[in-house]
Amino acid sequence: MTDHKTLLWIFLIAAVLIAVIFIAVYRSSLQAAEDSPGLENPKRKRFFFFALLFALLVILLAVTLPKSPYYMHADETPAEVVYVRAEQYSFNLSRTEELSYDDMELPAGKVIEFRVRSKDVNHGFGVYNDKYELVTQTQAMPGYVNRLRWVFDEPGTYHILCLEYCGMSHHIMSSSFTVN
Ligand SMILES: [Cu+2]
Repeated sequence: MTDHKTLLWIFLIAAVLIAVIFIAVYRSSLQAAEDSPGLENPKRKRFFFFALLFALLVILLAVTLPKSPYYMHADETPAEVVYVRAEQYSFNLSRTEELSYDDMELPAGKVIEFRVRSKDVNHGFGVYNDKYELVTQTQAMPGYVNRLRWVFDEPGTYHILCLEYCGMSHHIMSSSFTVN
């Protein structure tokens, strides 16, 4: 996906930039005298560098935190609620809290709420599209119900794979549902 490549490039360029800035600051602070004025003073330079870094981090957090999936569709009423029970080594998807062995079909373009729990150990509930690209995910934990709200824009078959190593047969732990 192009989006992923763009993000990877942004990350790589940012990482190189940060490395270059660190090296430049380190090298210049070695040469400067301790009592030199203004930004020639390595202590002052270091202070401004970390102050700038801190401000950048605060801005980044302020921009990205509201986009966190935990707040997604929080004010909306879900069109469908799907109860997910993970256990070694399967997922069960049901419209009630009881187990169900019917095929799960969900509507596209509507808010779906998954209530994910585990019968035994920690599992990962990873939802992938038909190209096996991760779409959304949450943890399946014993003793907790994790709610995951998502809108599937694309109709098709979605796969569920366990995202946390949970035992010998972790790799066979999968399921699927249809969106139309
Ligand atoms: Cu697993």
